[in-house]
Amino acid sequence: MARRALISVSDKTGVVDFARQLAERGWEILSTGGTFAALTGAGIAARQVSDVTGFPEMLGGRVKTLHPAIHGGILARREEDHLAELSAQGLSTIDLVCVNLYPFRETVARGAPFDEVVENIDIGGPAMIRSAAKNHAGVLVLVDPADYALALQDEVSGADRQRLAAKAYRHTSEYDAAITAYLEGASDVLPTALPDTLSLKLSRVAAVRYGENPHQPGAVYRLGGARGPVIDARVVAGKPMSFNNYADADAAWALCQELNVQEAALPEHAAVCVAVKHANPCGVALAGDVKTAWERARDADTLSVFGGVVAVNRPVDLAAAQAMRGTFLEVLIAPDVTPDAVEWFAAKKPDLRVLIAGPSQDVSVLDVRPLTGGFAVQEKDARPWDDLCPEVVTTRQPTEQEWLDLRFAWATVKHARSNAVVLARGGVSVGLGAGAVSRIWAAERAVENAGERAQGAVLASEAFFPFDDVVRLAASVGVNAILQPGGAKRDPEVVAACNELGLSMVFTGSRHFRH
Ligand code: 93A
Repeated sequence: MARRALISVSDKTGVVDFARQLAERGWEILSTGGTFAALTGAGIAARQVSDVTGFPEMLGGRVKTLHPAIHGGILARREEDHLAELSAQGLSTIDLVCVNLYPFRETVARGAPFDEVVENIDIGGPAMIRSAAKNHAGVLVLVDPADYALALQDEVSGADRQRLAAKAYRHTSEYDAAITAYLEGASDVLPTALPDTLSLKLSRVAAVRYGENPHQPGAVYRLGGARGPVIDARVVAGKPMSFNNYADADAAWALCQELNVQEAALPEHAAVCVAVKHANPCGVALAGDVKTAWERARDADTLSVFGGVVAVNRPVDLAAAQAMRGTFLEVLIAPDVTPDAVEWFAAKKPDLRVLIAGPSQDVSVLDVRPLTGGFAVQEKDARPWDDLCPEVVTTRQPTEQEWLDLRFAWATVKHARSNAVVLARGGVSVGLGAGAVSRIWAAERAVENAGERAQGAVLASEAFFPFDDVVRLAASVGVNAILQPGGAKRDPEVVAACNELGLSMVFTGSRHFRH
């Protein structure tokens, strides 16, 4: 029997082409009203969902796909009992769900009245996405035109199916977060455009002895009803938090979480340790356990970690705690710390602030930079590795290990101040140059920091290369592969230098300035 795809999209970008290719490969296509019109208008054979459910679209479109013929077809496990149950009801499986949602944020952004905004809360779309993502072993779920090509392959691997499912849940959870924020009256829900006025409600959550320096008064505030890993952390040992501790712990946790999400699939990358100094990462490492991750992060730059702030993604046990003996640290933040480790810290490192991270809840999507007399406001730079389409632009291809290191280096460099260059090898940041006013200086710092460890390392730069100087420096110390956004005027020269020197270069097409 033909495989069946359900296509129901508000944003119809690329969908006609995609559906045509599915049809050519023998898929049967089901679709909702507007999508059906677009597909059949382009000469593609499709069936209306209402044809399958036996119900017309109702209530002005509020009920189109909310029917057992649809959700049964998506949710049935591809096993005998479920399939028999389906066929007893005269139903068939749906093997691909391609949905994007009513443009809720865009409707808010153009200042539409309340009723119209509410009408743009999609119910059936998220339900199908969530059903398909739950049953991703048997169903491909597509929420982004960028993934259409993947779905056209003959075989889609289990790992890719799971990645698509995770992306789907991210999509619906961000959608729900935008609805929640809108209904709560927050004005910061708009990813496509920012509003004319922003009303921020700040309430003080902590007093600190002083600000960045002793002559500056300071305090910590909560934004609206949001909760955060650091402002809501439980301090289980050590001195009270300072202003700089808050800032650095937040920076360390952010990178640690990004790596936690990105690297979770590999057991040897299960533990992440990030050491931060003055808001910049100074040692970042992956390992199979927290103790080893800490040791690697510390050894990445034994000088800078002194007085640093450390975040880890797994509970800290006594062995990991004891491995921190001998290094002066300001803050340690972790999802949990075992009681014997807390006791050990309290006895042996009484100044170290030991934090159990709080939840990230209802957090703003906005990033605010103070200006004299106001603020510059932007959406947060939240683009994950999985949203990139990295392109190898050299003759040499990165090895499998180099790809792992490039991905790791990219997350790390994203969390460093521009200009930033990171050298990484074997899941460790062996050299970091951050906050430099020229790119070559950042690269020189990273190379110097790495020393002999640059041999066989990869290099990531958060923005493009204006010249080929970084490539030549990298090659001279034995770097094998470079990752950067690309897009500079002299890209051809930069790529030619890589080819001449036998390096791989990958363009991400996306930069991560962090000034
Ligand atoms: O109003 S809904 O929440 N009720 C539904 O049952 C339903 N099913 C699909 N919206 C629903 N959809 C959404 O319709 C999809 O998420 C998609 O955004 C849109 C596509 O409609 P059309 O094909 O008519 O343009």
